[in-house]
Amino acid sequence: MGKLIGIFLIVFAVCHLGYSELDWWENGNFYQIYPRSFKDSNGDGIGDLNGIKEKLDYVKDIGMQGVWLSPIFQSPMADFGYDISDYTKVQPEYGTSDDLLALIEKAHSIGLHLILDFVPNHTSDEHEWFKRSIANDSYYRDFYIWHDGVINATTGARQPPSNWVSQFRYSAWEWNDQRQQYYLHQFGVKQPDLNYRNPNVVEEMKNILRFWLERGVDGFRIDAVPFLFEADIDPATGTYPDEPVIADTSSCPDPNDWCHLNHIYTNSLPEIFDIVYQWRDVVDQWKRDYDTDTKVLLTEAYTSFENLMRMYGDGVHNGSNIPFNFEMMAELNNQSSAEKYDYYVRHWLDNMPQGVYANWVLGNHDNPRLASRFGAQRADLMNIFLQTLPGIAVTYNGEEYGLEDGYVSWEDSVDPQACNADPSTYLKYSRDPERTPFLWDNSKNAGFSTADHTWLPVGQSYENNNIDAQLAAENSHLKIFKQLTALRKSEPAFSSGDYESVVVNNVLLYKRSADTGNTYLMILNIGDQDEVLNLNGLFDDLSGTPEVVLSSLYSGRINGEIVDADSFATKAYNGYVLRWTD
Ligand SMILES: *[C@@H]1O[C@H](CO)[C@@H](O)[C@H](O)[C@H]1NC(C)=O
Ligand SMILES: *[C@@H]1O[C@H](CO)[C@@H](O)[C@H](O)[C@H]1NC(C)=O
Ligand SMILES: *[C@@H]1O[C@H](CO)[C@@H](O)[C@H](O)[C@H]1NC(C)=O
Ligand SMILES: *[C@@H]1O[C@H](CO)[C@@H](O)[C@H](O)[C@H]1NC(C)=O
Ligand SMILES: CC(=O)N[C@H]1CO[C@H](CO)[C@@H](O)[C@@H]1O
Ligand SMILES: [Ca+2]
Ligand SMILES: [Ca+2]
Repeated sequence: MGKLIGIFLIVFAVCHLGYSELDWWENGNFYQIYPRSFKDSNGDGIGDLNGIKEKLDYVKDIGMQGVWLSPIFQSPMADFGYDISDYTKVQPEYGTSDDLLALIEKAHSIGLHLILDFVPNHTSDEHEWFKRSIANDSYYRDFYIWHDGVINATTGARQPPSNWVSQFRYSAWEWNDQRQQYYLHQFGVKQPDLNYRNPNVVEEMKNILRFWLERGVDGFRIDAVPFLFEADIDPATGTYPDEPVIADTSSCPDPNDWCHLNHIYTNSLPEIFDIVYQWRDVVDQWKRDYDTDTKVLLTEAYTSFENLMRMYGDGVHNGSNIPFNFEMMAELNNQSSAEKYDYYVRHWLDNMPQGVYANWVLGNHDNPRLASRFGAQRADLMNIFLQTLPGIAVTYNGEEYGLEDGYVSWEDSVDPQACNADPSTYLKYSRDPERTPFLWDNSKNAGFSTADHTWLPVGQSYENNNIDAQLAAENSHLKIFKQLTALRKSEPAFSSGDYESVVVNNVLLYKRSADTGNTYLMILNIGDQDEVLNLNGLFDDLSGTPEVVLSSLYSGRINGEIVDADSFATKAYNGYVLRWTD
């Protein structure tokens, strides 16, 4: 009898957990801040940590729980901060370590959690470890991947140990005169790869995580996970195995391009998962030891879907809390059908392991902003979609108010991808347009900076379209976004409800409901045609009269308006959230 009661209680506890006892990150809203472009506090034209701190109340106000910052560590900036020369110091143009501590404190004081970008695959060649490794200091000698190279049988000349190609083109091996060996760099020449087969490297990197955990950081966004390991030396040949050329080279004919090879020895090796699981152990252990809030790992990995699922854990070990889901960002565009939207929701939900949370990423600093990629008319629809799916939503700064890409002239371009092109083609490669400054108000430089010259120009006219203006307006993209995040927090349907969907023509409809609370129906008219829909009979147990809770800015609907479920008129590109009151 005692046992039976025990089982009953456990079941009850698990069901209960669904909506009322969510941990801070579960079903959370995460916001990516691009520090250079968010807010400049000292008038040098570059966004910084004190600027972020000044605007943190705004981030809280729009409904976020977590904030992650693109890299801010000390760096010679050969790859915009993805080349770190000291993981424990802040890059001076962003501020000081004390500024970062003050930012963390401010975040915690208003209930926000702060995530730092961790770039573990490589350091800068200006990192102390690399300098000591070059000098053959015994402890650091094998911190990186060094090799003598091989002698070419025909020419008798020394050449790199394998045919591996870097992400940034050309050989992934670079000769170092001082050490008289080649080192591996899967990215730029100034980004030597760390050697994760060396236990001291593994431990040092864990210590960096602990260094920041001790200072209150709430988690890490881990960069470029698939690149952490490469095949080891083949004892039979004494060198590294060559990678095969792709089957059909017509898609990538240049042997100097990364895409020319099939990366079976340098990408997504099985060892990468174990390292992620070890890092999860570090942050979980920290929480247990110091009784802190949960610390989370967000992982960036452009890899197979199966690998992404394995990033969550393998059934024995836990892994990434949030293995970034880039499927929609990669696969959806302004021509995609409603079926495709639905497909990518189900693909993740139906395949993720038990007991984890889905996550959705629609934009970041490497892709045109949502309103530019999907059309300004769909700006609200995309946010409705992101905010009403089951799981974690990740928003790239600016997309909450429908910001479009800015215009950056050839003369003003700074992205290396643009500068390597020419004035007639640079716009095809440039990522500057999605990185232009945030529009705060109608003062100089949209309130981003008081400088006469900012690192990237303000990209659009901002006199009437900025955060202040959108907050003052009766309705705006930003107000719709705030309604969405509030709804998501308050209604059980959005934290524990499942996802039931139907596609009619080019309209995606999905229902979310939980054991308690109201039932919601999202209607996204993705296509370019207006559609009148009969909502009755599309879903079980949906009858009666719904009301419009919110909708796209130019839908012509009024919040609270009762609708006729027999014939609900939708406009092309518009999204609607309807409520059936409990
Ligand atoms: C040896 O060098 C020649 C000339 O650079 C090159 O074409 C050839 O591929 C090299 N051989 C090997 C095995 O790499
Ligand atoms: C450094 O050590 C490596 C391997 O132990 C050796 O091949 C190389 O010659 C050494 N370099 C110098 C400059 O001593
Ligand atoms: C993995 O996470 C689950 C859920 O939080 C927990 O119950 C379990 O103990 C964790 N496993 C390990 C190996 O940490
Ligand atoms: C879709 O996007 C492409 C490329 O950005 C653009 O050329 C085209 O005009 C857009 N089409 C629509 C219907 O928005
Ligand atoms: C999207 C993203 O963060 N990409 C980065 C991945 O890592 C490389 C090397 O660290 C960077 O160059 C990319 O910008
Ligand atoms: Ca500044
Ligand atoms: Ca590596």
